[in-house]
Amino acid sequence: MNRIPLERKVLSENDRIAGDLRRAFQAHGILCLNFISSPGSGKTSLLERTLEAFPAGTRVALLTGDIQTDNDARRLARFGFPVRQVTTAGACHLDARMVEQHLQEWDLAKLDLLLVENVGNLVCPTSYDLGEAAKIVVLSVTEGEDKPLKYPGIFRKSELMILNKTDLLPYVPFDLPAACENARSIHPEIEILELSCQTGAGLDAWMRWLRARMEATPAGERE
Ligand SMILES: Nc1nc2c(ncn2[C@@H]2O[C@H](COP(=O)(O)OP(=O)(O)O)[C@@H](O)[C@H]2O)c(=O)[nH]1
Ligand SMILES: [Mg+2]
Repeated sequence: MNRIPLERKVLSENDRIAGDLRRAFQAHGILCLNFISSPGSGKTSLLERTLEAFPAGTRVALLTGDIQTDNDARRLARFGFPVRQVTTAGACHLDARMVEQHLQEWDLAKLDLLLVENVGNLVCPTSYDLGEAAKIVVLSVTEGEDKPLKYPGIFRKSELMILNKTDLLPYVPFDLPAACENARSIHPEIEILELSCQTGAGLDAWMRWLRARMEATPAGERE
């Protein structure tokens, strides 16, 4: 089999499992969000700040993907919510089967929110549906305002773009209006939130977005 039909077969098998996951999330009233960015844009930092803001007892769990280490899972586990590391052993993205396997030990009826940190990469994770309700792309101001144009796939598929590290704007030649314009030229309806995980600026707006998205998720069979 040559490469293209094989890739198509892999993706259609992935879509089948992602469909099962999506139905399971809907049945249990779980909001699943898939965070995608280049390495170092601040996915784990954003998740740390998010967990910090949640009251104890919030029914949230996290999966965090990495090629090699469990560093991110250790960072996230400090907040007391369930976290599992998905180590991909070289793969540059999470796929639906990995998510399915890592969810097996959790009772979905006890969750309202599942946050998935994908492997740091703006290309490969774009093609793999994980059954999420939305993809969120994190772009940091040190990466350049042209990235939505260079990696259009992920900006087209993301419901929200988080523009992180705004505390560094005085020190880098990043054209913020151009970055937003570039993202909207690819995906006119994309929502954009500017924030800094370092100073906390913009985190309130992010938490409001997240709570509104959770409240809009139909309840399903919750315990
Ligand atoms: N100045 C600044 N640094 C940040 C911010 N968010 C994350 N970082 C730093 O960026 C680096 C990568 O962050 P991390 O959350 O590990 O990124 P990930 O690879 O996308 O998960 C770390 O050294 C963070 O402390 C921010 O808003 N401002
Ligand atoms: Mg990380």
